[in-house]
Amino acid sequence: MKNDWSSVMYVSITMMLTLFASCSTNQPMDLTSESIIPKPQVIAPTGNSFELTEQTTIYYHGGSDEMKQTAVFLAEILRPATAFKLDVRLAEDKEQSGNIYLNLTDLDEGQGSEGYEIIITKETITLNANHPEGLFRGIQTLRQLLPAGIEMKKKQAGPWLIATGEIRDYPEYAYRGVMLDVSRHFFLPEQLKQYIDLLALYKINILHLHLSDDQGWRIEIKSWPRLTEIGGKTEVDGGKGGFYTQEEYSDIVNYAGERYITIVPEIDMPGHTNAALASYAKLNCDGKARELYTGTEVGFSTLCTRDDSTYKFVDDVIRELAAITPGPYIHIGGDESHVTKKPDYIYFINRVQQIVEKYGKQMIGWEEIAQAELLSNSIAQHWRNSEYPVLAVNQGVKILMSPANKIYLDMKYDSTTQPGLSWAGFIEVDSAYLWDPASLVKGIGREDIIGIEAPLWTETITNMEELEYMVFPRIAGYAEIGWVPAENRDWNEYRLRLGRHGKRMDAMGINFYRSDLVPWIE
Ligand code: TNX
Repeated sequence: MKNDWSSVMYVSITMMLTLFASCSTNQPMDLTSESIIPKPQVIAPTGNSFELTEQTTIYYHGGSDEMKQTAVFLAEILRPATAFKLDVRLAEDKEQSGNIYLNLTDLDEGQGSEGYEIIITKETITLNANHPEGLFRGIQTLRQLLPAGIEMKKKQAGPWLIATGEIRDYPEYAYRGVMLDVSRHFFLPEQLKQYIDLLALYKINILHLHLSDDQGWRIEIKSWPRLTEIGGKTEVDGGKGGFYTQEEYSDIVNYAGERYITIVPEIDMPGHTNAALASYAKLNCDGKARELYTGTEVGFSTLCTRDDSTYKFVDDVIRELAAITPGPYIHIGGDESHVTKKPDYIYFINRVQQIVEKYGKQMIGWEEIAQAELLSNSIAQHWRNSEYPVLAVNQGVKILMSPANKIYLDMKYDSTTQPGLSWAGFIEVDSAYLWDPASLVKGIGREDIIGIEAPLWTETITNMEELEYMVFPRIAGYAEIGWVPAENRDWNEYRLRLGRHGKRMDAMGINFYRSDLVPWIE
């Protein structure tokens, strides 16, 4: 665009031409009035529209399987609601009208592997990124440029118009995660996949699974089979529990990976270990197996930290877990070990950190691990106390931000919310959005923070309906905090965008909390 006046002229002339061209379904549309969450960094509208039709072909450049997979993913997303069987093809040199093009190009520095740009004209849509991951993130934006009906599972009436213009986008934080506690209540592989599909739309890139706790051990460890045979059979309030075989787990990891979501497995130690202590007597200092536990108290269990055989156990568990973990991280818990003496706790974390390193992984632990001597690539997850993260930063360690009073998905919205807890306070949709990770804890700045994570502890959450109610719509705000720099976020603007996004959550069949603070558009 040369100057403002010529762009106004250009837009108005294009609009007029479009209005007169009655044979075309292109219509004047404004890209800036679309409700995209998280909000893209740069949006430049050109005032017209592209129509997705049965004839649209999705072309990908470069013959890699990953590129093809990305293109197929897009075709499949668009299929149920449009009933179009869009062709997916390797691109020829010349672009042709009506099509979508996916390219790998050299975008500006700073766009990284998740950055992307979308160029939409009346004739074509072009997505550019440095990496297929960026194309995948861009596809999530493209989905949100189509009418909400695109998310319906049955055929909807068109036309399928997309506003023209350009979008350039990349994330603020590299780590944008959620955590699900599958120990207090077990969730089936199919349910995890359903959740992963919902998370992908918001460009979430990490799913941390809390795989063990006092109430249940959820991952098969072949060298210690009783962990799941005994420790896997309980959950809070006496349900039947369950666990993932290593095969099922790998299938979940792959499913997430196809959506560019990394699974971070957590084995919580040395506290929160009653399920393991009930499965193997020798893990207890007194050599006596504990009773299985289905209550919700915390802080009463501990591994026997000064016994060498404990480290044989930890080594086997981490070795087997690392072998089925393509991602860089293993989470070792480390929270609320109230019955472990402090020197024993420190000794334990130091030894476990060495084991994680030996198997080629980076250790993440809840903030209490900052009391130990951390390697500089270990990560401390802040949740409650502000001294621990400062201790960690002083050791050169990066912080993952999960402040309970802002981002715990198990906290009620208000006093009437069912289910949920409230020990960290109520978290309404505005409070969930109105904070900046980089200015929350004194002594911790932007450069110390790897990203944010929203945990859902499941003492009171028993099924997908309850999960969705606690997660949505707060997760949309967390996704935005992770993706968009603080200076580009504004609650008053966001609540309107979220209000328009409600239709899309409805179309996706999500059971979300309709906060009174948001003007939902039906
Ligand atoms: C504290 S947060 C815990 C969990 C509970 C949660 C309930 C953290 C590291 N530990 O064991 O499930 O509160 O909100």
